[in-house]
Amino acid sequence: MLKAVIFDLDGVIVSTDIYHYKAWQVLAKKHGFHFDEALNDRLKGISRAESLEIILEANNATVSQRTFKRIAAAKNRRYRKLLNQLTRKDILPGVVELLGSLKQNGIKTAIGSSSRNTPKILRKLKLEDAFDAVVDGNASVRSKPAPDIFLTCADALEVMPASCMVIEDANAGITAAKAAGMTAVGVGQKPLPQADAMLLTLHSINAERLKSIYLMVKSG
Ligand code: B16
Ligand code: MG
Repeated sequence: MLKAVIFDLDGVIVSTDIYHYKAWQVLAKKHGFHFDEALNDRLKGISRAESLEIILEANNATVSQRTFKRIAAAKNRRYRKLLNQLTRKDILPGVVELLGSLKQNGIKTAIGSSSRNTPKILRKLKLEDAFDAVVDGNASVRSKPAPDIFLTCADALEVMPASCMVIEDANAGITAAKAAGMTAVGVGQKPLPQADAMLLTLHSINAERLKSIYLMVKSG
């Protein structure tokens, strides 16, 4: 039985990916690194430090530990400045209605995000009290694609991983959900080949629909 739905944050609840892109772009330009949308796509769901490692590797570049920390911190400052413009209107279509429907059906909810800025984003969206649990990049666990963030959500919600569904927009998150033994539903237009099911958006999606997807996946 479906007992909990774990939502990724960036790309599922709100689209701050464009802010990540803009912030990395400025830093890449400053340091003479090549950076484009395809490279940015590889950073989705991946932690800040691992994102910078990917950018450096793609550019065949190495930097000192001090410079690495400086670049990551400068990127985060830019990103956080961009986050200041977020309002409740930025919550993606269908999210608030879906949360209400899950609550009515007694299905628990959580956020499982790689972002260390999750508390700020939820505050800006006025969603800080909307979930039964929040596990993010500040937790001392391995980041996606490791299953740790989602397993910590299941622990906090006191449900078995097999009774959880994860909604994700990125390959790293789908891999993490599958590794956690959870049903992985991809959302968005980009194909996520490992996902158990795909939804274009969360608009008009309710608890009944998620329950039927869960049953369909479980029955193979
Ligand atoms: P921060 P998610 C992820 O959020 C983003 O998709 C990813 O692009 C970002 O690098 C990561 O958070 C870390 O974010 O720099 O704010 O700690 O999709 O897991 O909600
Ligand atoms: Mg995401």
